[in-house]
Amino acid sequence: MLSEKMNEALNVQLNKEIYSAYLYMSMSAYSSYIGLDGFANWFMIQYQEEMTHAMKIYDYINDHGNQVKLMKIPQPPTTFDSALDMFEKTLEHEKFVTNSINELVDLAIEEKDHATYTFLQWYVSEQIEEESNDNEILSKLKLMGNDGSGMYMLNKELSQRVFVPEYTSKALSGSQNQTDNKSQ
Ligand code: OFO
Repeated sequence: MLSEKMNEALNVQLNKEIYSAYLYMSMSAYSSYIGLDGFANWFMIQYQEEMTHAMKIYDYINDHGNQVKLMKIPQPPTTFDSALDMFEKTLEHEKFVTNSINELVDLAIEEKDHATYTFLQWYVSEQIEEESNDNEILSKLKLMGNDGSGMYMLNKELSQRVFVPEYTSKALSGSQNQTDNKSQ
């Protein structure tokens, strides 16, 4: 069992991951609307990745016999000034998530919760990768400025991104039911 405080904190993080998914889905929708299909693809894959981050926490809470409590998801912004604006907001949001993960790690240390500390290391590494990816795209956007051909090339590059799941949720794959059936 997780402590009540840790369970609460993980549920809050689960909500943040779902908000992240929602935010990137909104950016994907806006990219499609302004004709940047490559950007739309990149953000939609980011949406899928965020949902796996959320489901990983969902499974972890379940596995400990604690309760997953879903919360209200805030509305994300629906319009953006430009592709640059979207990536500036993406990086800003990821920095916020990194801080949030670091606070969870601090809590795990404080509570001597070694299992959760180990579990969170995956998120610590993931955040380094996410911020680095965002910084890379942001640098390209800043470098190209108003150069239309640069934007054309970057849009093409981002259209190549594919979703490679790093985690498959037990709850989604049905293996949770198989375990439940076995115990009946
Ligand atoms: Fe973007 O890494 Fe989860 O939130």
